[in-house]
Amino acid sequence: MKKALITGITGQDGSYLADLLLSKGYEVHGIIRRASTFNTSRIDHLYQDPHVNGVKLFLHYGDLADSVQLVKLIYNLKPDEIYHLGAQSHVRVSFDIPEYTADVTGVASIRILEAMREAGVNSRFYQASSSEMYGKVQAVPQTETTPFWPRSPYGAAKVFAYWATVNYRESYNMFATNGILFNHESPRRGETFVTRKISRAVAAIKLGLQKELFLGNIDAKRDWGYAPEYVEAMWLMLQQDQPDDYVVATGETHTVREFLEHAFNHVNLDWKEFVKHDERYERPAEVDLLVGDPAKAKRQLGWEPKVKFAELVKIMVDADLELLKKRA
Ligand code: NDP
Ligand code: GDR
Repeated sequence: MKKALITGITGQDGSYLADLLLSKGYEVHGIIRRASTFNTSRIDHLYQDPHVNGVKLFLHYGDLADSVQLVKLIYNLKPDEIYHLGAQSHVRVSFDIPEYTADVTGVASIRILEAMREAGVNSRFYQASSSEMYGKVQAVPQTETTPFWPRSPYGAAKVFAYWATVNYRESYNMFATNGILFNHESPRRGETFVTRKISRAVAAIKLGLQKELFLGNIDAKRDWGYAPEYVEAMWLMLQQDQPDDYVVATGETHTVREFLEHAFNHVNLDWKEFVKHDERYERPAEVDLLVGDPAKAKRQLGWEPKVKFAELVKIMVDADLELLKKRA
């Protein structure tokens, strides 16, 4: 039985990856942060009573800022695969807490890679790299060889972690892989990212629970895919003979405005009647256009996106309508 360690298991991707690995028979270990309120809602459906035999999911307290615990966990568990998904992952927030973001989103990758060396374990390592590294894009579409030009503390931290991963691979012959994932969304997406903010608002407005939606720049273009498919790509990357770096994207780009149109149309409403501008949601520097070329992932991993933009919007709006109806 293979053993995996996931940082960020309580997040959108960590929870889908835990679903996937458990379904493949893995023993899954996740690092969670101590919080004063419960923060495991995305993985509660996977919870198993630790007092019974055959448990496959184990949660450990830890923090990406705490090297000692990372070394201890990696030494004690000796995982076959480490999926490093934990991060301060909000781009706008990274302008408010840049130093913290640099530490947790950037330096933490070095902490884990060093922990693997210190502990003398030979795990395969996945780094959650991001299309935000392309920032002010130098080519369209973006590929594995497009130069980076990050436009936020978050993007800069991810570039650091990307190169640390490449460097450890080259220096120490480690199986260290970057997945350069473009935006991917789902009903489990954090509520402050734009797609989920819109799908929740559409559901609430449709049910008469909300009147307005405040947004920042709605002209930005993103390549939005479906998160459960993207965690499959992560797993595939760690099953290859050699470590490498891969773009994971749909190859389509759409504006936030188009997301609004599709989401409101789906419930027969006109977005222009409800959406207002609030400059607080704008960023000091914006990433205007992202669109990835997933050809290498298709060629080498056999991975292809199935859920495209219009279906994704429907999945998210329908899920939020269900959620609100259940709560009501
Ligand atoms: P989320 O924000 O949903 O999840 C982030 C996870 O990191 C949460 O489990 C969070 O814990 C954990 N975390 C944050 N800070 C710390 C810390 N100091 N110590 C330990 N754990 C911490 O992100 P996603 O699931 O969407 O993304 C997963 C990864 O992929 C991230 O690294 C993100 O930057 C990257 N990425 C995401 C993309 C996307 O479109 N979703 C695209 C490209 C890259 P808690 O629940 O307690 O907050
Ligand atoms: P992004 O996602 O910054 O691409 O990072 P986000 O959904 O936050 O923003 C997408 C675009 O929408 C514009 N926007 C708004 N964004 C938010 N959050 N709130 C608003 O009110 C709003 N109005 C307009 C933004 O300016 C932006 O152009 C996500 C994260 O998951 C990262 O961790 C990941 O690395 C990248 O995707 C790929």
